Amino acid sequence: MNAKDAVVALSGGTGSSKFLRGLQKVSNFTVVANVGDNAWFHGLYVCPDIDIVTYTLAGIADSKRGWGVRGDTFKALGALKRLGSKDTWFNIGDLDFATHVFRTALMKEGRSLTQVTLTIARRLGVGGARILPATDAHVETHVVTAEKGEMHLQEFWVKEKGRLTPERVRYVGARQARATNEVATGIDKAERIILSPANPMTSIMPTLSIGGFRELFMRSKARKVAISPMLGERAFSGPAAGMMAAKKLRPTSLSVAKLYKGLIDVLVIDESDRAQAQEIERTGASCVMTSTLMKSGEDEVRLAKVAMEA
Ligand code: FO1
Repeated sequence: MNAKDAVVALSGGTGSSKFLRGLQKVSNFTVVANVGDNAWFHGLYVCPDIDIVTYTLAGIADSKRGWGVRGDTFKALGALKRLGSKDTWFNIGDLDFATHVFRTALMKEGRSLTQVTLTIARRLGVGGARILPATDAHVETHVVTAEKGEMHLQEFWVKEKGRLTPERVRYVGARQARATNEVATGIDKAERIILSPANPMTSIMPTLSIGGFRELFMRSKARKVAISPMLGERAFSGPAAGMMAAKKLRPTSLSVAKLYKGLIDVLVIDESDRAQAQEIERTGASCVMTSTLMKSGEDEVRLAKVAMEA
């Protein structure tokens, strides 16, 4: 197995975590997790992408739902509803609450998000992977909608059920934020950097928008491989299609190649999108075709192997 710092994977949430579960069987690695969907609920710091990756790699995620802990109950949320809390549209389970209480308490004692994330992963039994938040600063992905103006991504996706028309995506606080030393060293030392199959607009771009991150990424001599989350004109999961439309991009692998232009050496796309390969290669990245759908554990491992060999 490789050392954890030889392979670095940039991640988002649901799609990424399935891919990373496959990668866990193939290699050790470091995850640079998106922090743009972090938010405060009930006075607690909630980090959905860090948590889904942690729960998945610890083997306790509710993979069917794509977030939270398997078998969780929602009694605390019910109690908060009875008390009249306004934030109960975001369904935090009881076991999940424990993570947020623990994280927030340690951060209030002065521990960084990086330190707390490493502690939680260790205590939950994550093996073979080091999970790092992209930055210790607070960055928020906001969606500007035609109907209701600007809001946090969680409000757009969960409260409004992704039904509003996104006009623009903003990464609030990203420019002033800096990658942590752990992330900077990780990117610098990596032999291979993988952009997980994640929504480019809400999972990868928030990280690439962090002050100095793009330069850090470009400077790294690692081989850079991205896996497209698109299949035809749909995304595996989440709001990718609508978000890309907001950028006047059709939700295709070709658009993903355009968004990552100059950043990646290889784009892995689904074989059903073979017709886009030539145009993708014109953006400067070579194209590898395989089945990118992850319906089983074998699919996850197979895709991980392709990303390691591309
Ligand atoms: N997604 C939902 O669609 N509905 C929810 O109620 C919800 C609650 C939730 C609680 C904790 C958590 O870590 C994630 C949660 N998610 C929920 C997922 C989350 O909104 C997004 O899918 C990710 O942020 C995107 O990566």
